[in-house]
Amino acid sequence: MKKIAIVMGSDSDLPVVQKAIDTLESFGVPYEVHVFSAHRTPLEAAEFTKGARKNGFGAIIAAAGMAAHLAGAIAANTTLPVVGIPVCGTSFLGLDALLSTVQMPSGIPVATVAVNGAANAALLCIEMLAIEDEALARALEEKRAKDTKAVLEKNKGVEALYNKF
Ligand code: RP5
Repeated sequence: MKKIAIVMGSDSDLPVVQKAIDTLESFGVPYEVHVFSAHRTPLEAAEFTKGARKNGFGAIIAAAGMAAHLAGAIAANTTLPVVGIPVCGTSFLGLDALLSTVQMPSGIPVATVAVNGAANAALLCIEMLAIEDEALARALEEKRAKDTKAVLEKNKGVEALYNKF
């Protein structure tokens, strides 16, 4: 199976990125985690990204906050799919990072998830791997069924509490 690379701009992004790590773990998908910054360590970020396909990666998750150009800078150096996670920083509730990540010009795509949407970033990568992997596709179906059941249970609780008339 291809590996997923998780790259974050700073180790201060780790609390957000952890959900992506946990999600990949729960599906048994192999991954690596790195701190590479588009502006603090641009050479290392580019070197890692240029070698990613030949090093067995199938997609790259890039998480960054503030002027979050990391995902775009990563996407510039690979034709692997890149999923961007805008991280909520101390100002603007993550809107700054969201716009920096999502507003890519034509030709260099970044699939951007919600602000701090690390679990969905991992799920999107797993869905990409599942195109060619039936066991992974089944595991995704099972997770959906489990999530649906959990919501229906919650609905039962809420309905029992409030619907008396
Ligand atoms: C970005 O700047 C990082 O992705 C992080 O979200 C933000 C702040 O980084 P630190 O100053 O906490 O290292 O590059």
